[in-house]
Amino acid sequence: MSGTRAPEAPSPELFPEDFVWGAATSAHQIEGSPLADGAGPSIWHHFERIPGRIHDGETADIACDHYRRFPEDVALLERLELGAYRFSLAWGRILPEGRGRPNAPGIGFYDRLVDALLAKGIEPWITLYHWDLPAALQDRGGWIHPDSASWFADYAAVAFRALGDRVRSWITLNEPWVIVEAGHGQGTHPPGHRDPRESATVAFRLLRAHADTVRVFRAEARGQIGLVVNLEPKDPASRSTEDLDAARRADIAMNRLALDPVFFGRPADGLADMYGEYWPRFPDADWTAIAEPIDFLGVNYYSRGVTTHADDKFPTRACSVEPPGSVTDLGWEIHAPSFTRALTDVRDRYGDVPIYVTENGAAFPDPPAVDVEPLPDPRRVVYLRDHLRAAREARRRGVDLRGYFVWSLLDNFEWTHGTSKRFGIVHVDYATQRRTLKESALFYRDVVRTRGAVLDAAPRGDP
Ligand code: IFM
Repeated sequence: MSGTRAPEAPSPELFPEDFVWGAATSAHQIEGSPLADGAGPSIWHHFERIPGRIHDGETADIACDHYRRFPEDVALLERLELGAYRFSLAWGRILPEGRGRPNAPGIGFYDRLVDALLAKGIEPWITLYHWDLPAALQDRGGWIHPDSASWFADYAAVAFRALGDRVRSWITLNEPWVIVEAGHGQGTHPPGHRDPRESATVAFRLLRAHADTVRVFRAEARGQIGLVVNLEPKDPASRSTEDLDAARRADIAMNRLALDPVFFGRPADGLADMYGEYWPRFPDADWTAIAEPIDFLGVNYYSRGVTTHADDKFPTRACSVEPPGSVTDLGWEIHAPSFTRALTDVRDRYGDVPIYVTENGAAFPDPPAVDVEPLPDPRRVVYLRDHLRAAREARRRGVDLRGYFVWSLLDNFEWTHGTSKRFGIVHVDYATQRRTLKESALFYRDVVRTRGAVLDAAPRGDP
């Protein structure tokens, strides 16, 4: 037989037609005008005013000025041909005191935003809590307070009533582990507490707040609701038993903190031992109540953690070491295979839950002001290409992955780093508030247009 041709490499699967493609932001990171139209201050608003807490003493008082410029930002989403936009509600705009009297002008802002999105055919995905607790509630004790779950569920009910006629997709909490660890364990985020007993209790209260809100949603609204966690697969820094054990503990304390309770109705195995005398005892029935079924899980992925034993770290006795691979501007290792693993690990441990990647992206230095569009950002293009390939690989391995939201639509206020770290696929010049597309934005648009076919071509700037 003649003409023996080398078999063609099978072309990787395209993402399905109904795959959700979006971009994500959060209220405090982009909106600015934190007290406008009767809004109550958040814990971040106060924290930013404590000297030394935020890089260069910045505040988010202006951020991306999205509160006033949202039509321009909706137009960007349309230009990028994205079908969905994930944003969060500032609790204090809706309820300035955190409870009680709703604030019509604050609700009006989100009303207009939702309508503007829908008018362009962009589906709103709302996160109810992305870290900006009303300061009035912190004054009462914040998440540690036994009533915090009902405060949150009541606030959520106001949001469902106001926007639930048009918004189908809801997220209760963004990244409970960060709230627990940074806010109450390390004290680097507000309320700035370093208290082991408090951090364990806050984890429980947050999850109760999540589950109670899911129940309110079932009674009051229609659509889908889920929880967003940030996952970071842990690898041992060496093959020593100590490091292997440290990686296992770090995995439990971070990656299973919320998911074991939500899917199994009990605390993550081993966590109580790690906390020892600081572990608060809650009745089994309270843990069971946390396992209220959700419609989807949101996964935020940025990096893996290369982990070593560290006696002085509570509760894990583990810490991350400098990683072997190249890193982003935040020092986070770029490791796309761990993205696939984060997704397959969830499926293997918790079963076939529908998953959306609710954040993925990278901070790289871009200049403060630009005069070309698109702004070349080759490292971000390569990061996105490799991570979208990794997401596709997870689907190939059977993960029920239904959507992907890039973090972030815009450069924004990166918490304690202020505006010094840029995650946007759209550049923001903070002096003029001018938006400029980066090459990564156009690359992402091409991925969306081709349902991923473009991922197999070398992008411009591929080193
Ligand atoms: O900016 C944050 C976001 O608010 C939560 N997830 C991680 C992002 C990058 O640090």
